Amino acid sequence: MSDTIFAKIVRREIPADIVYEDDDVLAFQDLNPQAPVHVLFIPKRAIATLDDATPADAALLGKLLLAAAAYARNEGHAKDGYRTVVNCNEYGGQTVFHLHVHLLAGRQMHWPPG
Ligand code: DGP
Repeated sequence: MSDTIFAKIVRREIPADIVYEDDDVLAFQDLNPQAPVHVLFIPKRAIATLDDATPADAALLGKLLLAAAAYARNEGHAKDGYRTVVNCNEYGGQTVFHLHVHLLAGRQMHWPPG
């Protein structure tokens, strides 16, 4: 497993604006927000990409999505709606190889996402 900027955030070696944490999940503000709300939900135990996830990771993946949904609900974004995104590898636009769920909210999203 290669080390990434997100692993350094988990270890508190570099700063991040952390908005949620539990035993398995860390969430923090994206450095380059693409919407008024742009939060990243990552597993503390690194998985490089969605393609590297296995059935043993099913509960952890579920926790990431549920943490994102709970955050959106608690922050009042569920009624208007929001988008969750997992980019995978080059064509998916992934740039940090520590699996993460983007939560985007606060504006109208468009489809297809380009
Ligand atoms: P992706 O392209 O799906 O791999 O998204 C990576 C996201 O991570 C991108 O939206 C920008 C964000 N990002 C990159 N480096 C940092 C960092 O050091 N801190 C924070 N908070 N976000 C970062």
